[in-house]
Amino acid sequence: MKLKTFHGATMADALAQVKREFGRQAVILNTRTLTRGSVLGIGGKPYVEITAARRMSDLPAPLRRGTLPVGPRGGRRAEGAAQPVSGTTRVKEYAPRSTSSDAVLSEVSALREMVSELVRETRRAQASQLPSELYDTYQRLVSNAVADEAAGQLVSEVRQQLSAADLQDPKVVRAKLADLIRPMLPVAGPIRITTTGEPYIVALTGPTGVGKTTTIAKLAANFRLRENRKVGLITIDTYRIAAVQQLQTYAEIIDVPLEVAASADQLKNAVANLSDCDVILIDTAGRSQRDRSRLRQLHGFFTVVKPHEIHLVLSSTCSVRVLNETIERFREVGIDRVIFTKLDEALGFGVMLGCLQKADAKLSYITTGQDVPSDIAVGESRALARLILGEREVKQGKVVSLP
Ligand SMILES: Nc1nc2c(ncn2[C@@H]2O[C@H](COP(=O)(O)OP(=O)(O)OP(=O)(O)O)[C@@H](O)[C@H]2O)c(=O)[nH]1
Ligand SMILES: [Mg+2]
Repeated sequence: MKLKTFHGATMADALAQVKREFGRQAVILNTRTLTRGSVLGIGGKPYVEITAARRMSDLPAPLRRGTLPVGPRGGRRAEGAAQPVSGTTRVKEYAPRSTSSDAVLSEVSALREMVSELVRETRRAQASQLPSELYDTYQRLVSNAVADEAAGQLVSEVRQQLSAADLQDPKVVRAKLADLIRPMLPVAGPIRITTTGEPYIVALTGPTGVGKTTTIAKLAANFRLRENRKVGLITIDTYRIAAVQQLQTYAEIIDVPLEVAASADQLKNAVANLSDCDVILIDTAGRSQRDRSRLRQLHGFFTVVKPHEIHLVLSSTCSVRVLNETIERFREVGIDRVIFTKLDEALGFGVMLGCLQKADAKLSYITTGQDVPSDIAVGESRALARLILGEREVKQGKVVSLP
């Protein structure tokens, strides 16, 4: 970031010099008429001083406020040109100094401002290519955490596929967007117990704290109480005593057996002990997506006892980056289905877009609160598309239409 100070013979000359040197994007920060060499304000030579930068984005935020571009419509240029002042011309160049940690911090914060301004400008530039009738749609997608690029692609698809008349109708635009979003959210339906004479085994994996154990309890309660199925639970999360206790408590309330397995062999035995169950749900310890050795260990368990389905549990409160990284790492454990949890706490539902493609798996369930067993639903593309379009919200554990 460089700022330049000009001393010009006349304001008009100095401004012309600014324009020549900095180009049409130049921004005037300040103009001053001063006098050098006067004695008690008498005599001396007047001169002008102009502080300028090449473009607005070169400036830290505090300086950006109150500046005017030097263009054909630049107000200061006209004002300056009307004040011929004679004197000398001097060009001084300086860069902000970082002499203390405060200065470094303020530069970092200025840089951060510049980067966010750049992002805003890119968005504005992308949006400015949109016809005005699609601008609001684009904004709504972006504010619902749909990535800029995906939002841009969706909106340009809509533009290509609809007639000019249809583009004017927000209802038609929303319906078209929903049509485009739905296939991006392929769903698998609920867990279907397809085995006979042996348990159908389903394991839930995922990072720490995303809601695996709570979701297992919800599923177990629904299988047991609504479908009258024989359910068995196994936890291989033996790293924390509290984790076993947590599932034990649920098992007692729902009245289903629980087995604890600390090794792959114990897991095999646990499955054998529950062989009369219709379905076995396996809870796993939260694994940081960065903890490769523990992920390999988890994979080892599943090579000894191969679940019929592995559901990767992802929290919809996470950023796209974290979700992508999680999917990438859990791929080696195996992903057959995805469960999105905590939709009641999500800041934007758009983060879910793209996850299923990346995981190459379909969505099974969404969870919408802490209540067991009520706050779970089978994933449904239409409802999710509506959430992403901001036409629905999650209220009291349910996906509901907006009033
Ligand atoms: N708001 C909200 N909270 C949830 C949801 N599902 C689970 N939780 C809460 O998230 C917290 C963690 O849930 P757990 O089920 O223990 O998560 P976990 O993935 O088993 O955690 P670890 O075993 O530590 O990896 C608890 O406070 C749950 O009540 C949900 O859908 N919405
Ligand atoms: Mg748990």
